[in-house]
Amino acid sequence: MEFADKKILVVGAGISGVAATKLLMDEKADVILFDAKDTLLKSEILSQLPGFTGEIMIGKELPEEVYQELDFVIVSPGVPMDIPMILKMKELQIPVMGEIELAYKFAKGKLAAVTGTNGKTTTTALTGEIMKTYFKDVFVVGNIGLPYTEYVKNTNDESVTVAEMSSFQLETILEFRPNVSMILNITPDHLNRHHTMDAYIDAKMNITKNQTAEDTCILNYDDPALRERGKELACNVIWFSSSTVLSEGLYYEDEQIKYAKDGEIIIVCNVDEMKIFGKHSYENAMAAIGAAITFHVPMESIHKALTTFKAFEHRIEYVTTKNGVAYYNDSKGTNPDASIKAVQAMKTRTLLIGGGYDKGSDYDEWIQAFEGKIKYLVLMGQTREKIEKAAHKNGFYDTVMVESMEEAVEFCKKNAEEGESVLLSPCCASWGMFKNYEERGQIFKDLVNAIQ
Ligand code: UMA
Repeated sequence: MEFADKKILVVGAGISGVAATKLLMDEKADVILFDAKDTLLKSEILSQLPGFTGEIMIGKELPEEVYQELDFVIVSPGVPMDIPMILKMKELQIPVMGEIELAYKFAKGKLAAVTGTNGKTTTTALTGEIMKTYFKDVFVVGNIGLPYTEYVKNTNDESVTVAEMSSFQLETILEFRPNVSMILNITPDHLNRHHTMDAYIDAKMNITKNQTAEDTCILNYDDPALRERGKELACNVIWFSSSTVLSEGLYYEDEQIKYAKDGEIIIVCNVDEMKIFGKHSYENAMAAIGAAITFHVPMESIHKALTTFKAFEHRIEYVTTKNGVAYYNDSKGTNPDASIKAVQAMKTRTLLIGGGYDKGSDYDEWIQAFEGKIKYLVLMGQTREKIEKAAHKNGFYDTVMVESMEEAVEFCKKNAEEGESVLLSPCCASWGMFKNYEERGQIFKDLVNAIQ
């Protein structure tokens, strides 16, 4: 696709929009960078785009005359595909593609793409680490916080790219075709954007849309939706399971991760050699191993990376112990499934901090997972009333409402007793109160570390 002198609208001036604009500037396109947030400052955006000669537009609506002059549109992941502006573009038959698709047009070398409701950041990073033990140029990009458009021009025929893909990003792909895709699990999330579970599953399954018999998809055998959808795929499938011994594929048995292939069983790793814990971590590891095997990474290299890889910040991360109370930061727990895993990982009685931006989730299963372990549920943000209602409905009444993270930590400090734990696992996105989950987790950690 030729970009020179084309009039291209980039929607969203976040990290994806800025990176896409830079790539398009490099291609000599005529770019309009638009953002609907009217408090944004043009000067701030411009400071990230040295040499930019296009236009920056900020405001709720795109001026009418702009529609007439566009060749195509690049959308940032956070832009819903059913807002009036995008619907109008489609009506006018202006091609609309996501930032990922733009990057893909410049992609070289091998590509592994990871999606799933939970575990995708860890799996992306782990896959990247495994690939780095064997390949010289490895790029880790995507939803992990590193826009694909920013790095894609550094790829070459020998390089490997590992891309974390959210359902938002997968919704707008056209030709994106990874050599290996990984789908870790699919549980309800982002239903405010995708509206139905089927639409959310469809968006996730899009990762396999262009894959052929030359490609491979790594799938979780334990996930009912994936087991069903896996049957319809045109590409090869490698299954993994943390609960069933598979005759072909990767599985967890007797504290070991094993790989069964053509009647042979290879022990890949003892899980006690790894620094990540819990069945969900073994599942992430198996997906990464599946991708590495597909790219012919030797077993010794895989083993080496598996045994040195450390857990992530903001993921059931131990912060510190103050006055005999252990504090854990799971700010990345932004949906029920993730927060259920965090609650399940707690070994002691726990004061749980939750609530945040409303993504249309249902909180019943999260509350049911408390199983007598939660002492108080400390709630903040837009969802706090909704969660309290769900708690009461499920027979849990020890809820406390707070206005801020400061108040939440203060309450926990006063009410936690020696031997108990405090867990931040909001079950909701951070938007509205914080810039992102990293900021929310960092603020929590700073407050906890300041406790006397
Ligand atoms: N905007 C509009 N119009 C809209 C919606 C948004 O103009 O209708 C503007 C906003 O005002 C804002 C900009 O778009 O200025 C933000 O764009 P964005 O939301 O796409 O955010 P980016 O900064 O580009 O970051 C995105 C991903 N964010 C989202 O999907 C919400 C980042 O994932 C990702 O790391 C980054 O691209 C690089 O690929 C974050 C995330 O929260 C971590 N992802 C969700 C998740 O993991 O659950 C999907």
